[in-house]
Amino acid sequence: MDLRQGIGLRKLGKTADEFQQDLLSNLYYRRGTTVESASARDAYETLSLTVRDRLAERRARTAAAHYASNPRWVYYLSAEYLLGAQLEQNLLYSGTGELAASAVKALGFSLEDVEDLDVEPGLGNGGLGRLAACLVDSLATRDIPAVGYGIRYDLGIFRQVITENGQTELPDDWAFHGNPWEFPAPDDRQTVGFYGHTEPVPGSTTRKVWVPGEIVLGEPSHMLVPGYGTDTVNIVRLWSAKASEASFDLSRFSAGQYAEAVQEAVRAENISKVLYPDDSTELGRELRLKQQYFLVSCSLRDIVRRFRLRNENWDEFAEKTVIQLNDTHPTIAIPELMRLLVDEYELEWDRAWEITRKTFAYTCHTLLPEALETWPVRLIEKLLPRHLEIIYLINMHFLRTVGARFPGDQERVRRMSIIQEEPERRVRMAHLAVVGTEAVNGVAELHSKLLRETVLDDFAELWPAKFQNVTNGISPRRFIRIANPRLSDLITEGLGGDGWVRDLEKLAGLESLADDASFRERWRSIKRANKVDLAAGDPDSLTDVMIKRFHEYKRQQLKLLHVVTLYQRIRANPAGDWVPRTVLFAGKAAPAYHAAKDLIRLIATVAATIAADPVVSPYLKVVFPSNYNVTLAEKIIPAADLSEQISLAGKEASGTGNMKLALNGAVTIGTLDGANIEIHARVGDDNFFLFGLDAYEAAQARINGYQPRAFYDHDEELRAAIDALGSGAFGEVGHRVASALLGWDEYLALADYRAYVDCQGRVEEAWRDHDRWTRMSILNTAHSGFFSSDRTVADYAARIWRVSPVPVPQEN
Ligand code: 73E
Repeated sequence: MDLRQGIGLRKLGKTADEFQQDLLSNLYYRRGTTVESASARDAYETLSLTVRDRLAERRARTAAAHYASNPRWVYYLSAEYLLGAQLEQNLLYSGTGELAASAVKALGFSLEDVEDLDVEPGLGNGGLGRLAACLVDSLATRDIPAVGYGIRYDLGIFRQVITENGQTELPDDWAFHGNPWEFPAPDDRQTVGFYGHTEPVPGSTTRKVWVPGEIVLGEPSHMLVPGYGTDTVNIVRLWSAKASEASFDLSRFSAGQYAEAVQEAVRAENISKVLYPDDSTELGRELRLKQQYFLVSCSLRDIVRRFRLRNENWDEFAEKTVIQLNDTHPTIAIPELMRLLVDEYELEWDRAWEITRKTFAYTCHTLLPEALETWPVRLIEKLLPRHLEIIYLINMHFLRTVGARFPGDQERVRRMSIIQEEPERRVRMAHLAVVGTEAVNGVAELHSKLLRETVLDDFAELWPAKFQNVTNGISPRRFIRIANPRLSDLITEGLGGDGWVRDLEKLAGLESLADDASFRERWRSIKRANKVDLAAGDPDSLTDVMIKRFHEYKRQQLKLLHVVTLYQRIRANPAGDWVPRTVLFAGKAAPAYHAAKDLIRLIATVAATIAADPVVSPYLKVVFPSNYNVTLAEKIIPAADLSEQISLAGKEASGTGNMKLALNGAVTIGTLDGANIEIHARVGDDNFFLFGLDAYEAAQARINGYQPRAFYDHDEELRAAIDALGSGAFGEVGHRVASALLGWDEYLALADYRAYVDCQGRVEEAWRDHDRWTRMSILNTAHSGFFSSDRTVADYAARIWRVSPVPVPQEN
């Protein structure tokens, strides 16, 4: 019997009674407890298993369909995934929400009690990690055979606690209670080498043998990634580092040297111990490079294993495989695939290079020079000696191409080389990623254009066709359907169906409803109800949110200057007709990024000062909830009226929070940066508050010798705000922030201050007119269809991956 034909052996219940039965059987047989003694955690674990079973059955059918069609696969390599909480998503995707509510109720719990126990795996820092999660969601939704590969960090992004002293970081042991959503697969364990040396292979000029000095095991587990409205269930496969058995030193243990006995094992397992809490700046740490190679080595071996299950001819590899590199973090995959093909499978260099180059594609997520990864040659030589040799060879061939195309242009060769020579020799990972791939893309139109015109201009000149734009997107399931059920229901009613959840461009149908007074009234009352739930401040106040990682280029400092200005205006004229505002900041700063942490602390201090001021506090409140993550974002976004997207133009590659907020009817105040430009183009000038320098003006201002003090001298309100911060009233930290702004102001906050504050005045004017504001809000949602990650995935599929859907037959 062909087992693949017989999936669905055990029929999973579809009625409430059957679901209840399945839940009970999991409670008894898998959880090993009883109805009488079931705790909320028992209910949570058991419900999760019951829901997971339904997805696992779809997973089995997906695998059978994929196996039968031997398709071209997308492999997404990412150092980060911010998947968000799983239970609510999986209830929605398996259509079991109501069954689940009644089943847990019979156990004596509410669905909310149980959902509160569902911990999100915080395996990422910010936008880049959440993008990976949205893309795998949409890959499954679009029926594209795909696997996401990542690292199963024991400790995810730190847990942040905000006090008046700013941010403190606590470890995030996210799987402390276990994780019911993952399947360990120890049989697919891989062996990863580090250090050691290389030896020549007699009779071969290209092949080498690498003799590693350390061996670590990579053990995978996978989480199910269901598509919405389809039967496809893909997986994300996450690797954990395990010490080999040999690394435990029994003789030392017997001699009482307990720490020494496990030291090697501890070192091995440290590789997947912790996520680097680092966004946009690189820590040059050996352990981080080890993590990158660990991810790459395990994943490539798994990809090759899967290819060889169905194929024999290496010439088919690039036909059947596309590997997308999520930024440069997994770029060591390029020399690693060369090593596998040349050293282990004995292919000729040129043939191996042809296959490698055709297999990979690279997404760049930044323009900040400090975020472009480079690794010291010495470090790669020590950790991955064979890879360095291969990188040198790749570079030699590449520089020959450059030399042939631009004879005598030594300066160009120096600029483009994969190896940077000064001040120390380093490997430029972005150059390696461009040279070793078929396609390179930026993540929003402006970003892709600036990549071509600035950081990667030489490469774009050499290979213009390689460079593309794929504007980022977000999952409409998580960021409106799940996060904002009230608004989703109203939209479904307004559009006469819920097809928009899979086809977000359908939201355009809301446009005509913006003129319907009773629809507007309901829209408005939903926003209010969401604010009541969030309980951040007066639900009738303008809820003004800035939620994102703390970084100077994002300019939380500019928002703070605005807050201080409002504070001073109200104090000066307490009887004025002020628009009540709740300003909500949320976000984490990298623990070593002192300027960003200073800002958090200063905001917390200003918030406390305002709260203690009886004159100002009726009109202005500043709140800073701790530990911004996907779960908290899902609560804040539906309640937002105003979305702050005020990065210095030319610095934010795309942004995705901007899309989530617009989709939920927040109106944006923003600069011409990243995807703001594309939001502005779609919602139109009337429904977007645009201000500030554009990317070219900002670059020009720096070149022309920008003087922040000139803005301070000529703007009385700005001067008053900075003086207040610097006065000592907000402590030493206020002084530091004020002098950084006056002294250098790297991101031109003072240059954009007046335009920003005046634009906020126009925001208030619009807010006072309820009908006008609500219309703007509806039109923002109506024109957000383009920002679905389903569209992003369709773009990648058509233009970069060249893959087609493989539908999964329905259960019969
Ligand atoms: O603009 C965002 C973008 O929306 C960008 O800053 C972010 O990626 C998002 C998704 O495309 C990003 N993160 C990183 N670089 N760009 C990064 C860099 C180093 C470590 C971790 C993350």
